[in-house]
Amino acid sequence: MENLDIARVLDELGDLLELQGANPFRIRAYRNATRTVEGLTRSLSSMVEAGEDLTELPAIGKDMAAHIEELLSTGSLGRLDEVAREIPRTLVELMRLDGVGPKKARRLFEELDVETVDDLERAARAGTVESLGGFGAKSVEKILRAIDDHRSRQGRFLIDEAEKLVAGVLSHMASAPGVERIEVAGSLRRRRETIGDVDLLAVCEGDGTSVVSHFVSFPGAERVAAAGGTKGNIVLRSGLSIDLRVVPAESFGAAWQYFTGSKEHNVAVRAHAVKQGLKVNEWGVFRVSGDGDPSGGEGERVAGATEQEVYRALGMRWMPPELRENRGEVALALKDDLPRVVSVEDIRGDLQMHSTWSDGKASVEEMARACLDRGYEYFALTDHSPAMAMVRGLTPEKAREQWKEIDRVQERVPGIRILKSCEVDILRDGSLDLPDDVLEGLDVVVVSVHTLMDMDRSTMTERVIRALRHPRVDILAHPTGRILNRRNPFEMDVEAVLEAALELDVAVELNANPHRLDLNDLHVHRARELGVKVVISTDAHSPEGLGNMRFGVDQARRGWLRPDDVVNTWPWPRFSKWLGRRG
Ligand code: DGT
Ligand code: CA
Ligand code: CA
Ligand code: ZN
Repeated sequence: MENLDIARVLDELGDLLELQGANPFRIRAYRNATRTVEGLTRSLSSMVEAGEDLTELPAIGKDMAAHIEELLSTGSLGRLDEVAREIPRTLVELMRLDGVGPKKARRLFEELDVETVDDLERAARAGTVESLGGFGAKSVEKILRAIDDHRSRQGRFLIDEAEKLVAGVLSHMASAPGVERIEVAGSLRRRRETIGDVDLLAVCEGDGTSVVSHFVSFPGAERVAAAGGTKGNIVLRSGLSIDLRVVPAESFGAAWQYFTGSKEHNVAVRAHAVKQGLKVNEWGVFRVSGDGDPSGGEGERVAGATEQEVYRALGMRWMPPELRENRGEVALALKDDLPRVVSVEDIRGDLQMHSTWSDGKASVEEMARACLDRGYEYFALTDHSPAMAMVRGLTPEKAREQWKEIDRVQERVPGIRILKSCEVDILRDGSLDLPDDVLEGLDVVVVSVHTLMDMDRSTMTERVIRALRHPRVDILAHPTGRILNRRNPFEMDVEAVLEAALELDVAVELNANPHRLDLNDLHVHRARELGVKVVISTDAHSPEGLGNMRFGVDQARRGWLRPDDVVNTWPWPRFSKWLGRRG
């Protein structure tokens, strides 16, 4: 079992306990353990094999350690089965729907016998949900919308999850007999925010049968759906499906290009090829003979071994996979006019992170040293403001105390510039959650919405734009509030907000946390078109969280951002000049 599978089981058990109305501390214990397991950089199975004491991990007590060991040795968990005898596991899916939650899910089950999402949809449409106390017509509507969303994202994995799961498969494949090369294709290579299935491509000596059989023998495979001479498919315990195709070396580039997609990009590439009398498929680029090639053969192969030569044969420069979405990239590639997109090495600072002053796990100094280790020139410490009561946000007094600590840490860690900042809540009416005299004392002001996300579109749009009008505001964080696979973006006119950001010279954040990636790629693209400044920030709550920067950069590349479009690629003199733009 992979760490991620273990995390999922613990999380599910936490959900079931919540549905049962168990002691909140027990529930919290499962939540915290889940987070610990998700955040580990080493596999639990290797730790157990090495005889390490799991209870030394944060939030892992004796019970949790026993659960983990049981899962690793038997693949199942007795405690989960016990709880599942009292409450159906399908209710977990229900409670995760927007507008349902544990209490309502439980009532739906007890009072209406609703066990599954399908049951709920039927009951909602039949009007029986509405007749239940506490469910108005509006909340039923919301539930029906949540069911639609649930169906449309079912089975899609967050990119960091897919990446972790596929890493195990790749290391298994490293010992496959005769493999010369193995690469990731498909949406994972294009760095989409969610992944339907993973597409792998291999080149090997001789025929592919032994490579495919090694692939399907992966111990984490729950099911083998296909195994042949050139193609295999496995489904992992988590439900993630992985395709492997074995291709000849002379076709590798063409196959990689083809299976990287997107489908829409490939259609545009093929249409252009046809105009040039060429044919392109997963085997190569071929010159079609003058008379339409009546032999039915492929014609003369002009490219295929590398992607570079495939694109070159079509008159284009090679382009990064993140650009291959048919958003105009083919036409620009033909003119050799593609943007040079930002990369992780361009990043010089991180402008959103939390410390133990609010809900972070590490001290100011630990975060400073971690940023220094990443080679940054500057970073902003953005603990929450008081409206985030659950996380003990910074009151004005606490903010001032924190500044003193920052000054002390700055002396001890002189190699990096620590910016005093705060993630200030945007209140109901668009005013800010800290008084102006505190905002005056900050080097960077980041604002965001965390509450009252149910507002209608125009009210929310006005609320956010009003906040941007405050003369101290520099950055709008996670602008649409979405949590991937969990919570939809709130209703807001993003275009109007981007226009306001442009006019007011406020930057918008691309939050790099793989659960958020907010703004999304299309909005980032639009920001760039308008000329709105973007910052890519991790919103880290620990030193490890700073490592999420690359997911934000990937998304920025999908939105065609050049280094210059991203404020935190700027050297300090230019960045600080921008911070002082209003005098
Ligand atoms: P996913 O798996 O939903 O996250 O997205 P992709 O893009 O990985 O899609 P997938 O796995 O169905 O196919 C992988 C790539 O293979 C896709 O991006 C382009 C290529 N491909 C698959 N089917 C077709 C097709 O019918 N026509 C063309 N032109 N390309 C295809
Ligand atoms: Ca795929
Ligand atoms: Ca696929
Ligand atoms: Zn936030």
